Amino acid sequence: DPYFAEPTRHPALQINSQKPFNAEPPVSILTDSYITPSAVFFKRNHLPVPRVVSETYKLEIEGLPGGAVSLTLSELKSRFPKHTVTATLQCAGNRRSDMNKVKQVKGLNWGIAAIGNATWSGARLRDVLLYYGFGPDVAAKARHVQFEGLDRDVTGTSYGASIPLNKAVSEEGDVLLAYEMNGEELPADHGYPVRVVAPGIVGARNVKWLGRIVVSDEESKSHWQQNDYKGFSPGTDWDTVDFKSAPAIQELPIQSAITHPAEGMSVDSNAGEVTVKGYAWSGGGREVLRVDVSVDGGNTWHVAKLRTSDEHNPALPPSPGRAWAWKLWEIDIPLPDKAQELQIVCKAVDSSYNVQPESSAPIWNLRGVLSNAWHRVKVKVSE
Ligand code: MTE
Ligand code: MO
Repeated sequence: DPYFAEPTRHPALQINSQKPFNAEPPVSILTDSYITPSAVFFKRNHLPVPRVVSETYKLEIEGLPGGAVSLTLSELKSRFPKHTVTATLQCAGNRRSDMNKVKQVKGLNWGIAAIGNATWSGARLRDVLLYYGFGPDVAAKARHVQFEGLDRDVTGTSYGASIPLNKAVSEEGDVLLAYEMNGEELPADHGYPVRVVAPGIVGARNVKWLGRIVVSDEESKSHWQQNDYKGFSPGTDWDTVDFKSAPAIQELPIQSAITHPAEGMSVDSNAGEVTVKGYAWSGGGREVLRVDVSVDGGNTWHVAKLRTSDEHNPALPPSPGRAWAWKLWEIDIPLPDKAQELQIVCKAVDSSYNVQPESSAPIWNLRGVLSNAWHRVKVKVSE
């Protein structure tokens, strides 16, 4: 059984697929804390979890002057300063279930919790590449940094992805070869012993169980870079789709969702108001400026209070273009007179004034990625 090395998992996780393991936390706990506990952080595996022994682990690096190099885990930890970044990771398929309501798409039926916010620590990819000879000669030719996982399919092909070279070597890119998540060594499901954390970039490029880095003039040749994780027109179907015609998703668009109240809950009319909570985040380090919330389906709007940290874990204010972490938000909204039902809606605005689209139909695509329409929750008002 290729799934012999699967770790035990938190029983609260809602499982989308067992083999490979894909699960998200219940929405009711997703925004309980600013930092998502690793045990309930969503898990998105395309292949069996590989068993990696830290003592024999080697990270290979190719495409730099000097030829191929290989370094051990202790070399990675001792040779390079440890950096810590709080960054949100979101799967391209987060909220895919909303697109499925428009028309069936292919993919795991994620709810709104294929997203999480963690503190990641490790070596900066930039430092590692510079140490092994990255410089103007390489920059003149290379355009991408490819990553290969140690997880393999039955044919021996490993998971792979790439990011633009600029992101990888930029001082402001904050790309890590992370060996810690939330202050502990990486859990097996999240890439033990080393994973890529490319803040602001779609989950799929944050390669886990990292085995090889290749600096190249080409993108990763992997299925997931070439023939998946791309956006298309709502008019494109599986008979007409040409995966070469669209670029691989890197930065994700503005996103927000409501985590409280839950769909179908009742709100007490005597309370006079309803508390609405959720998360908001945008890709590319764009900061969330504002979250607008409505309880009447979008006729009238209120501005939510934004939260950028837990009190015990204060975050530095983001420098422009490096807002890697989500903002949790909350607002108390007066109940409209005689309302029997509330149609709660949220939408966020990022620092480029990008907004979420009103509905899913115009952004529907056959893989159900980039699902970021206004999030809507219906609740009853009870006497
Ligand atoms: N890396 C490897 N090696 N194998 C994988 O299946 N899944 C990717 C990415 N990195 C994957 C991987 C996808 S699609 C996502 S969304 C994130 O990991 C999920 O990271 P997480 O499981 O730590 O939440
Ligand atoms: Mo993903």
